[in-house]
Amino acid sequence: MNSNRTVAAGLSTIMAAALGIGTAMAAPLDTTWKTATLPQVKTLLAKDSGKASGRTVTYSGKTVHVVAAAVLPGFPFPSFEIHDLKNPTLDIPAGATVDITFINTNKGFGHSFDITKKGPPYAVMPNIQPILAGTGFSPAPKGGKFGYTHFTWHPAAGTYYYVCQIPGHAATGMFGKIMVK
Ligand SMILES: [Cu+2]
Repeated sequence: MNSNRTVAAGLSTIMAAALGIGTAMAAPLDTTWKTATLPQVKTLLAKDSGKASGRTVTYSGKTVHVVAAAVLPGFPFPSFEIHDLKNPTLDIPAGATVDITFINTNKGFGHSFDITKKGPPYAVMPNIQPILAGTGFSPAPKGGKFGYTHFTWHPAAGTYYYVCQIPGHAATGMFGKIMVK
């Protein structure tokens, strides 16, 4: 993935949003978005391979499957849900191949699931750099169909954050921590 292209696409999408064009088709994205019905979303959510305990989801093995959603019914806007927890810390073994699926279940709103080493606080107009991996902006769900996509990440040991780059979302808490160790 070309991180410069991701950032450029994000900025042009923000400009398009400011002009009222909307976030769905404003810029080319690095990822291809597919659509799922609600039953298919539930099947995707069940593929998360972590174990939840407290505020942390712990993954093990050589390949881990992280399935993140935004924003599931019953959770506050804006937030991510992984393993039915709001913005949990993800504990991932170093050396693992991390297969991430992100589903936008938030009717009428776009979101992104992007990974950075930059921690909070985040500005209302996000200028979060560099983005190391991620989805870029999702289309907004409509007509009972929810957009999802996935990407693979090979992180070095360290502390990372997953963030939503839609203006105002990370600033109001739409982020979580990833510990790779
Ligand atoms: Cu968001």
